[in-house]
This record gives sequence, structure tokens and C-alpha cells, in this order.
Amino acid sequence: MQSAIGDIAHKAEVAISGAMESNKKIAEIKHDYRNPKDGALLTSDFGVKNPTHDNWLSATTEDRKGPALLEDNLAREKVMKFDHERIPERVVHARGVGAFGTFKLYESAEDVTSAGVLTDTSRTTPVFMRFSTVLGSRGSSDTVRDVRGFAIKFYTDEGNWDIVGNDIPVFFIQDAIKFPDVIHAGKPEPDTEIPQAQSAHNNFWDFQFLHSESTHMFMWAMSDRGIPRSLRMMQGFGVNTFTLVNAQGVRSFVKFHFTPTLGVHSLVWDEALKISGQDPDFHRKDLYNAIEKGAYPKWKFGIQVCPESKQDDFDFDILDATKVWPEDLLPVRYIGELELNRNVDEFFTQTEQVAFCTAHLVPGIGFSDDPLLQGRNFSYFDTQLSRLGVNWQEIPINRPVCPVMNHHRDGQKRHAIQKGKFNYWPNRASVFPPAKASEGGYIDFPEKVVAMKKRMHSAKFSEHFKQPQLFYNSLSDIEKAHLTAALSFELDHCDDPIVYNNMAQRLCDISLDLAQAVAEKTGAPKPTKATTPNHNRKVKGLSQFDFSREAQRLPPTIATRTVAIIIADGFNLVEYEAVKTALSAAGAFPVTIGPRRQPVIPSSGGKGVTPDHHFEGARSTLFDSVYIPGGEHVSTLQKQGRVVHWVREAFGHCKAIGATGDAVKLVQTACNIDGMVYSTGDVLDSYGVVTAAGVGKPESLKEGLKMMKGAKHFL
Ligand code: HDE
Repeated sequence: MQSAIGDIAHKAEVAISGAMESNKKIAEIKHDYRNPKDGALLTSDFGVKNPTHDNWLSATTEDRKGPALLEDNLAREKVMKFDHERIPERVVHARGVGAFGTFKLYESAEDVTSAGVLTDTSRTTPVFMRFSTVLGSRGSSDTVRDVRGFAIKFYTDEGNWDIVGNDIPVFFIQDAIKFPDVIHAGKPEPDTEIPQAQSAHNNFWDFQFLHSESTHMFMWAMSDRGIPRSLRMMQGFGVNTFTLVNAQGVRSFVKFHFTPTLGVHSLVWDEALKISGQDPDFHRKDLYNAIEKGAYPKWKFGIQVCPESKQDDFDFDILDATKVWPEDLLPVRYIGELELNRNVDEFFTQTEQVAFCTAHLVPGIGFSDDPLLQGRNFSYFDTQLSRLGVNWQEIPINRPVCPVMNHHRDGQKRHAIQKGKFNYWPNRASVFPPAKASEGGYIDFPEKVVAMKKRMHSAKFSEHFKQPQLFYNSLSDIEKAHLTAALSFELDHCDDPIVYNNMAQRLCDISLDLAQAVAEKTGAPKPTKATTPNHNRKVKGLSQFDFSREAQRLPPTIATRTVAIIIADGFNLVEYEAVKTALSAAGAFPVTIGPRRQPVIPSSGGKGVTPDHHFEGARSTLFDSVYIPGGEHVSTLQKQGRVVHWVREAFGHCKAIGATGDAVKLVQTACNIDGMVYSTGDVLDSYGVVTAAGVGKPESLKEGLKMMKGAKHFL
């Protein structure tokens, strides 16, 4: 017997040709499309052709408008539909953006799992991915300081597998029962609904102090990880401990890792603050544009496996989600690649209605007794009931690509039409018999459990400071400075002295230097003694510099980086074109900025170049780099406050800056850099400024650009 879902999926699949055919999920979703290009006329929801977009039926005469008539069912339908457009936003992770992609395995993990998606290297598994911030509402800004969600739905041949992860590998709490508390404390305060999408307030930091197991996570959130440059440049982690079971029935514990091939990069705080106002959609635009331009973001997929025999070998409990598994103890094995390569067609039906659930696993992958994970398994299913209704599994984006066969029936908005007499088991025709292990049935690992029924965790869950210290010690000096500044900013926004005094004390459990620096800034009494001595150990794999392209043995790149090229009338066209061409050839995204979005004429005359933005229409903060060609236009640019500020601000944000010919002087003055030596191809490494005295032919820029690619601040 075949279900209606199976029928529809099949028909849609046949209709789609070429390469699309291989992607069953795309095929399945296609059948629901309404394509405005069909040339179809306006209809009501029930297919009757509708004569108006504009006029409500009313009792009107030639010279006087009369009352609207209730009988206009077409107008009523339109307004009623609008009245009910909203569904509840996600209770956390409300703001998000999604894209489709594929997952490919390049090394089978059959030694540890029997899951097809992790053993069959010939498969291409379709995925849908949603990135999110945690605390803000749907309409909040992208670049707030926050954890980022990293949720992936793998449409595998054996059913949906969801990894509902974050860009930070640990969590605030160890037990799911505390989730409402940590989220209430972080969300806007209940009396004023202030602040939006910010952890910088009394309640958040009050909770952090009173709840010492959160220390590790807040250290990560206050580090540069909390303000990623791009969703394409962050790591992803499954966070919770899962299990893998191989064909022989041997079980291991596992953590899932995703490392971006572009390297891990962050904004600086001043940029993040400004971008929040200048372009609240900064991250979602960046993702959308990269995919549209064919620069598909990729992540290496890794597993960190702990054999059952080693479970008790560490000074932390491997089921505690506030702890990482340091890579010197358990290395990450990279076995696959995730790529995002298609933007959604409609935000609501795809990105908003997608529903992830940690309980969605496929044979060969299992849960562990991680107490956070066990609670999540309940919560994700449950929350979809109020957000999407009981039949949320039938919404196209949530459907698996393999057949769905069971006796679940009815409920609101049920779509599948299930033929036949039987809606129970056992039945006399043996409809939908259970699947045996040999037939691909999901078999729960037969684990022996001997325990007392108690509200408690194992003893190792009580230690909370060794790993935050390990994290802090492992950061570079720049990262430490940023973390200190971030804590100082956040606590500056707390006006209750109990809160910031307590937090200064808490930091004494990590590092006395850190505690003193933050106390001084925020007005807390300066601590004099470390409460928990620092063990001074460090480990690789915590600083984000460990995930630069070099660390991944990939050459540095400016691919997908945005470079603002600033021009005004009288610019040097040869230099402009040479640099723009070279940047595009290297995969960068050059964007021209000028005084107006009308042709700007070069010194050589001609039709000119029409900029993408005018000086007031964009800001330096929205770009990775700035280049100014030489030419007569420099005298105009020097008088433009916005341009001078642009260069100065980019310099302050440690961005790579390029200038040729007369524009070198402009950069020098704007940045007030003493002692710079200007000659063709000089790179002032410590500044990230690249200059060339002049450019005759495109070739002469080659060397300069090579160095520009190598400039430290691109890394
Ligand atoms: Fe979530 N979380 N969470 N969470 N979470 C939700 O589910 C929850 C946790 C994460 O793009 C909700 O569908 C509990 C850890 C992401 O649609 C909700 C606990 C991690 C997303 C929920 C946690 C996450 C959510 C709200 C503690 C990182 C967005 C809407 C036990 C591994 C998914 C929804 C998307 C969303 C509950 C902790 C990541 C309420 C109870 C740890 C990426 O069910």
C-alpha cells in the first residue's frame, strides 16, 4: 500500500528534469509551488476568478461613496487571511535564516556506525539548514552578541536526521529542567520588555553568577564567537553527546563538529553595534548573496568519538553539556562535507515552518543519557504543537524523502489521505508490520541500567571552573582583550551593584587579571585574590585562530570578501578596472561607492561607471576592505567627510586598506599613520595597509594584490 504522500512525491519527481531529479527533497517540495510566471489570473482561495485587488463592494452612486457591504466574500477572504497570517514565533531562536544544500561523506565511519548517511560515500544527502540568534524576536538584528543556532535537517534514505546545534560547543545548563530559567533570565525583563536581543542586563548576569555551571558558556559567548562576521564563517557543534552503534552492535559516544572552509572569523564589537542599525539583515543578506553568486559555503563535518570503555577516563563527565571534549584527549576525525547551494523560494513556508527535533535520529545513531539532551527530545516535539499544530510533520519542508507508513491519523490540518480499512495494529491483513533490524528498523541500544531514582547528577557534574579556565588560557592575547572588553560592556549595562560586584567575584574563579580588569571598568571592588587558582593549561581547538584557513592547511583567500572601491569624478579608470578585475578573479566581491548612483566620469572621459551605492548609502562597517584608486578625484574625496571617515573607520577596525597613486596620501592622512614608507607594493603588515605608487597596466598590480590577499587582517 502506498500513502498519498508517497504518490504526490512520486508525481512531482517525474515532473522535474535533469540534475534536479537526483534531489528527491527538491522534487517533493516542488509540487506545492504556485508560480506567478504561469500568467494565471487572480483567483479566490477556492479558485474562482477574482475581478479586483482594490475595491470592496459598496453601495455607491456616481457622486457619492456609500457603505461597504459585508456580502463581499472576496474582500472578506482577503482581509481575514491577512488577519491570521502570524503564527507564534519560536520561543527561542526566533530570528533565523535558512538554505538548502547537500551532505557528502568522503570517508566511511562504518567502524563506529551503521548509519547509511555516515557510511555510504556514494550518497548525496539533501539538507535544509537554519541559522538563528537565540534571544531576539523575529524582527531583531543579526549582529547582536549572542549564540548562533546551527540546525541541520538531513533528508536521509532512512528518514530525517536533525542535528540541532549551535556555533558554541557547550551550553549554559546541564539539566533541561533549568531551560525556562536561563531563557527567562536572558530574554527581555518581564516588567519592561527591555532589552531586546541583548544579554547586557541585570537578570542575565544575575542568573550567570547564581548558577556557576553557566560560567564556561558565558566565556564563549563573550568571546569573539558571539559576534560572527558571517554565518558562513562560524563553526557548528551538536553540543550534546550522542551515540553511534556499528553493525556489530558496538556503541561509542560522539560529538558532532562542523568547521567552515572559509575559516572562523568575527566582527569587532564596534562594527557589530553599528551594523545592527545600518543593516539589521547583515548576516542573512551575506548568506543569500554568497549562494546566489555561486560561492557556496562549505563546512567539513567531523566526529569526535569516545569508545564506551573510555567513558570514565576523564576528569569531566562526557554527558555534561557544559564541557568540551578537549581535542588532545579525543581528536576530531573529519569525514564529510556540508555545502549550502540553494536559497529558499519563500521564507515562511520553508524557513519559518521548518521544525527541528533532537529526537529525529536514524538507525546507527542514538541518544546518550546527557540530561540536557533527554529534555530537549521532549521539548522540540512539544513546541511545534503550539507553533505549527499536531500535523507539523506533513508540512512540505518537514517531510522525509522516504515513505511514511503508520496508523497515526487525523488531527487538525491533516493532508495525507491514507487508503484502506486499517488504522490499528495488529490487523488481519498485517498492514504496516513493524520493521525488524534486518529490514532497517530502528533498534534501541540494549543498555543495562542499574540506578536509584533520584534528582541528582554524577559527582563530576559539580566542577565548573576547570574548563572555562582552559578556554580562557587557550585564547590569543587579542581574543582575551576582546573578551575583557565584552564583559566590561555587558556589566556596564547592569545598574544593580549586586550584579556586577558578584560577577567580578565570579571571574576570580577564572583569572585574577581578567577579574581585576573588568572590576575596574565596571565599578566593582577590585578583587585581590583568585578564588579558584588557574591551572594554566591550554589546548588546541578552542581559540578561533586554530580554525583559520592556515590551521586547516588551506591557503589564505579573499574569496567572498567584500571590497568597497571608492571613486569620484576624475578617478583613474585603468587602476579602478585593474583592481576590480583582479579582485573578482580572486573570488572577492568588489562594490563601487561614489558620490551618486549615476555615472561617475573618470579623468579619461567616456561613459563613466555607475556606483552600486552613494557615499551616504553604505558604510565602511558593511565591507571587509576598502580600495581607492588614484586620479584627480582624490582632491574631491579628501574634502568628503564621509569618505575620510570611511577610511579611518576601516583602519580602526583593522581592515585591509588598499590605495594607489595619489590616493595613498589620502589614506595616510585619514589614518594618521606616521612613518609609512610608500613605494610600489609596500605592505605595512602590522597595519594591513597595501599601497602602490601608481598603476600603468593591470599586471603591475599583481604583486600588490598578492600581498593584499596575504594581509593579516583577512585571516
Ligand atoms: Fe533549543 N530549543 N533547547 N537548544 N534550540 C528550540 O525548538 C530547548 C539547546 C537550538 O532553527 C525550540 O523548534 C531546551 C541546546 C536551536 O528551528 C525549543 C533546551 C542547543 C534551535 C528548544 C535547549 C539548542 C532551538 C524553540 C535545554 C544547542 C532553533 C523552537 C534542554 C545544541 C531550531 C523550536 C530552528 C530551538 C528547547 C537547549 C539549539 C523550545 C528545552 C543545548 C539551533 O523546543
